[in-house]
Amino acid sequence: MERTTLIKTAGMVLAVIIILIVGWKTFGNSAPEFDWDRILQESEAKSIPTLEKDYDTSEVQVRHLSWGKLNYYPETITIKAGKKVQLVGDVERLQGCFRSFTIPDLKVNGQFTEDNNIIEFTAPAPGTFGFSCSMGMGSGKLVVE
Ligand SMILES: [Cu+2]
Repeated sequence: MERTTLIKTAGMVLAVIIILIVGWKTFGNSAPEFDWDRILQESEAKSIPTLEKDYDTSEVQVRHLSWGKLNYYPETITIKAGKKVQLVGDVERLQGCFRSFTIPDLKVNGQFTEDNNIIEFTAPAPGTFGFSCSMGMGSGKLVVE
C-alpha cells in the first residue's frame, strides 16, 4: 500500500516536472520581445502629420493645419497682414471640437468639416494672436507680419 502511494507520488511529481519543462519550452521562449525604441519611434512618427505644402499666390496665402502630438500641428502659423488667408484643416486628423477653430482677437470663428475644410480670414495688422479650438484645449499662435 505504502509502496503504491510512493509510486503514485513519484509519478505525479515526474508529471509536474515534465509539464513544467514542456511548458517552458513551448511558452518560455515565445514571450513577446518589446522593442521600445522602435515602438517609441513609430508613435513619434505618427504624431507628426504629413502636411501639404503651404504656398502664397498674389491673391491668397494657403496654410495647412493638422493634428500633431496632443495639439494642433503646426503650433505656429506665419502670415502677412492685409492678405486673405485660406486655412486648410486636415479633417482626417482633426477630430471633435478641434475642428472648431477660433482666433478670438481677430474675431475668426470657423469649423473644418468634410465638406468644407477651409476657413478664410484676413489679419488687418501685424501682431501675434492665439488660436485654439472652441474649448481652448488645443492652441497655437498666429504670427502676422
Ligand atoms: Cu477643444
